[in-house]
Amino acid sequence: MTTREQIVQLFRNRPGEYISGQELSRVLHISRAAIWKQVEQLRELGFEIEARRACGYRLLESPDLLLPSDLVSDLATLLVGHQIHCVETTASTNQLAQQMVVEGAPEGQVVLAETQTAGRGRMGRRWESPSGVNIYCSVLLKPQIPPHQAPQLTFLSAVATAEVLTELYDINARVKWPNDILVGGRKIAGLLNELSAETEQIHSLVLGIGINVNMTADQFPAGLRYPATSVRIETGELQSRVPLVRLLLQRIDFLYAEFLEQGFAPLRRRWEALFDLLDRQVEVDLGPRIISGVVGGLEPDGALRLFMPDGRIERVVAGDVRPIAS
Ligand code: BT5
Repeated sequence: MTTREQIVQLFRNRPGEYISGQELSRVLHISRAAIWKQVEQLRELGFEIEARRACGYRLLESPDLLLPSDLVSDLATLLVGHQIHCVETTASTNQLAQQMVVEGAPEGQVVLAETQTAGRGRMGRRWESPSGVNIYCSVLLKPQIPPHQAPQLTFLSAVATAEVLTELYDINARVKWPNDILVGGRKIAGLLNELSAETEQIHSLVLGIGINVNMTADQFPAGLRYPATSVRIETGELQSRVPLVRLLLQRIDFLYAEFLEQGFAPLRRRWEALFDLLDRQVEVDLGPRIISGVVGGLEPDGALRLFMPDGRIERVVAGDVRPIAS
């Protein structure tokens, strides 16, 4: 914990109370001038701190910041989030997590940023990452499974995100194959899972999750692939990000343990329950050609199973799936 976080923690433990500069300086082993400097920095971050002669400092208001100490305290997980690294800015949390793998980061390591300067989407696309309003999160896993099973885990972050958004905010978050999260047809979250593996062994799987939380309509640039939305737009209210991150990490942890114990089946069932196109007639744009059929769910490797009119089963590995109006 940084000194700044320790100060916040001390205030939070004694809500509404003044804490003298002398006490802060004694507990934290730094001078009173250094305490004053830290308080100034906290104010710059948006903390409202009253300073009163002969009484000390008192915390009046906290901003919606992602502080590891708030995120970690009483986090009920087996593995995920025992170490959380929060940064103000980075190119991409996925990239930072991959660097941390090289430096020996443990499984379950979480990386969060207030903003990303080169947020990554799939296939070289860009993820818009304005500062302080959304969640940009990467979770590092090192599953001991054959690399060909890794695509199954791409559905883990989608299920966790959609379930948690629905439970916390009572919005109907649905999955779009392979792994977008939509509310009423608008994209609220995007997922980018990046695998590093050899033929026999997975080195790391980074689950990258971007959730639009407090982003407003005017912050979305023109020309996005789908219409976009945020939790704030859907609920009409500003939301605190801390409870969302905590629940998300807990759900990822739970689903990962379930996957390692019971395999893909429970995860597949959960994903299919969040998928609107099951048993529906769809057309799939494969690029060079368009095919149509009835969606039969997920194949064990994460491909979309399509029942074709001639009785064949087609496995769709990549393509744009659209319902056919009936
Ligand atoms: C995705 O790609 O949806 C994956 C996004 C993953 C972002 C997270 S944030 C934490 C972690 N670190 C990273 O660097 N990335 C991950 P894709 O399906 O390719 O969608 C990208 C497209 O969505 C863009 O080309 C835009 O059209 C649109 N888009 C960009 N930013 C958006 C946003 N904030 N909300 C909605 N749509 C967006």
